[in-house]
Amino acid sequence: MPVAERNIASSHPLLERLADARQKSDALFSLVQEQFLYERPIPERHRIVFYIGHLEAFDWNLLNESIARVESTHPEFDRLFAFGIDPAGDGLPTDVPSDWPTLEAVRAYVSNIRSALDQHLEKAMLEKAMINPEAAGRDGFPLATLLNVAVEHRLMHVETLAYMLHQLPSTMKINPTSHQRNLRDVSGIAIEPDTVAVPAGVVTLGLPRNSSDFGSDNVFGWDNEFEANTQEVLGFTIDKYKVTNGQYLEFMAAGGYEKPMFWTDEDWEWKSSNGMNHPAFWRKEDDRWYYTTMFDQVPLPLDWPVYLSQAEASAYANWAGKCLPTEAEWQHAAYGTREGNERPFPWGDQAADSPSAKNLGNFDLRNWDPTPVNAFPEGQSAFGVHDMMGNGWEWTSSVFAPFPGFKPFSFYEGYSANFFDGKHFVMKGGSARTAACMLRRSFRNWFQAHYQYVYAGFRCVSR
Ligand code: AVJ
Ligand code: FE
Repeated sequence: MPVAERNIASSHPLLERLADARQKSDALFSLVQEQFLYERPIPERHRIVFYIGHLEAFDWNLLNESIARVESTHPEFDRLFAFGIDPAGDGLPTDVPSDWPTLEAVRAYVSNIRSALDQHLEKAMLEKAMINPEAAGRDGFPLATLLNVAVEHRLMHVETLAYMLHQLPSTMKINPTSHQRNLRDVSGIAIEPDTVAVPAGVVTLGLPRNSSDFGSDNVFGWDNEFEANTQEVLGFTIDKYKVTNGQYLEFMAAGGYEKPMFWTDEDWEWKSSNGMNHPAFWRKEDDRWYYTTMFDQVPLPLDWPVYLSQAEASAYANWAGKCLPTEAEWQHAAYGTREGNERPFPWGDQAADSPSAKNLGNFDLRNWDPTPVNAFPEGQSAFGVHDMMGNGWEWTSSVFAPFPGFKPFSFYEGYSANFFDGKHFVMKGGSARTAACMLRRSFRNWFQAHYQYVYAGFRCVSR
């Protein structure tokens, strides 16, 4: 069969993953009624249309230099759509819809880039694979690394766009009723909180460079995952489940949002100046609490994890007389064992993308919304901590900072380094919308402490 007639997906596993990721991002944009694609559901972020262009501009800017080195069809869009905005910036964006190109132009850009890249990608993969599977792409990085960057970058946006579309009124989405949940799924029954004692131990964070430690030669990691390092943690007790909406109601009933003593000065100032008195996913109507799901509104499910900012999570922990775990404590509770070795996943060895992994947690884009915090007993860690992978990232108290030996990727210097500013905190685990490939032990996510729209909750520790 001539190369041109074959689907790029059939020629290499990484190209198959790129095609799959494109399908996922296309599916996400197609949830929005076309006339609302210029909306800005989160005030601190770009309008939706930006992200349609961004995913392709990113791939182009990353890959053209390695594989095609052809002239861009649209240098202006390559720049316009190159970078998103971090909500930590001062002031809100003030652009208006007419500042952006038409949908027609953006869609033409997307399809031009896909065909330009695809023409060259298959050939490049075949040629480079024949010479040497590790053959250099850009700056000496294997082409496979660059493709992993493209795939994971797109899948990260598939998740963060879900946060964004979550904030878009469901009347602006296509067929919201077809996704609405059966109200019997929503429980008014609170979970009995419990804690688990975790013994002291040595924790491995990060990935060794050029390692085959995990059974495969090509473990991909982002710049912030290197290098591997160990930390000792003392014994601590940790919540067996993520903190639920039901538990968080108790904090609110105790005046959690009204008493400065639970908040740092900075967080209090932020909360007060924004007039916040409940998590962003909650609504109050006629004195009753409701929860905004992706397509609907349901009576507040008491046994689902509460999603909130790190500032709100810390205030709750202070009220409870506890703390947020450090990144190392979280890692130890998730992957450590009584024997002292560490496992690849909280539940053991089974890969997060294996078919039976659906019994292990709420992840890999199977659901739009959370499940009860005790829904996956088979996914518990060796120490008996539930739900550490999926069903919402977990805030830690650790500032996002480089591991010793950190080197930014030369082709994307700012990916992590722009956020080593003391204002961003590490989140671990994953959400319902996190793709399986990012559920690896070394993956580190981060947001600033006042970002309330992320699918992130927490659990507490006592030391
Ligand atoms: C790793 C999820 C914090 O969305 O800000 C996407 C990922 N960086 N494009 C973000 C990212 C650039 C990043 N997070
Ligand atoms: Fe991006």
